[in-house]
Amino acid sequence: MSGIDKVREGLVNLEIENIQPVTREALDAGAAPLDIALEGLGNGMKQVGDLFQSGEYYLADLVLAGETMKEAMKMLDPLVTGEARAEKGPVVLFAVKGDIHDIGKILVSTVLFASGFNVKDLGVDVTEDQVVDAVKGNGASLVGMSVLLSPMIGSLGDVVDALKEAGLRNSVKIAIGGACTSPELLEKFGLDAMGKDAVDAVRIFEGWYDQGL
Ligand code: B1M
Repeated sequence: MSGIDKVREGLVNLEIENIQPVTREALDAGAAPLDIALEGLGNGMKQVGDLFQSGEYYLADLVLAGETMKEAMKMLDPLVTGEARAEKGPVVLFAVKGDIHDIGKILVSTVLFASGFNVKDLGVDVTEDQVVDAVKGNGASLVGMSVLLSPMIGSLGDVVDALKEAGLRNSVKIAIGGACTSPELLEKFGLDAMGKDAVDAVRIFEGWYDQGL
């Protein structure tokens, strides 16, 4: 089994005590930190989601999976982002109002940062007013919203409305992503792009950066 597979398995088995040692083992065996994060941890969380859906894992297991992932990221994050210069952006990134899922957003943030973006991560359960303040305060023209809960999809529209009201909508590009997003939401809320994963998010923001944003 490869080092990355061992990390994935450690996460799926919720081995919080052992996740840093197996992550170290994978690094020592030559695995790239970003590959461990995306293939090991990202895919591991997806497997955990499937186990929850099939009734094998409970909510407490999901919480532990999130903590286990964050333990591994403590080691990987400085390695992934260490050389990065944060020259592009800023990108205002957050999970929408009512949504506290942050694993995917953390991966997006890490990969954007590693690609040279200055990421202003506002965290989770972020209100439209906080977004407007962050866009204004940072002079940002790039915004990324993460949403995993279907009942919170309306929060996307609240952000768009608040940006319009503040006279900022025409000066920002907005990307969305997360398990419950679909291309139909772009038209519904007047959004600009949807990313299916962290690498896709980078592709979108790089494209806008290349256009001078
Ligand atoms: Co929750 N949860 N959860 N949960 N949880 C889901 C999302 C769910 C699909 C599980 C299920 O029922 N099958 C379901 C939502 C159903 C729906 O509405 N469609 C659900 C539910 C219902 C809930 C609660 C309501 C449960 C309850 O309390 N009864 C509750 C809600 C809390 C709240 O937010 N208010 C809840 C709570 C939790 C935990 C706290 C226990 C935990 C979160 C821990 C944490 O994040 N720190 C949790 C988890 C772990 C999940 C699942 C199992 C896994 C999510 C995850 O981390 N995936 C999830 C099931 C699933 O998604 N299949 C589920 C791995 C991650 C790498 O992928 O987040 O999709 P993802 O991110 C990807 C891409 O989507 C994309 O890139 C990322 C990296 O590749 N991406 C972007 C994400 N954001 C992007 C932004 C971009 C671009 C790409 O541009 C800006």
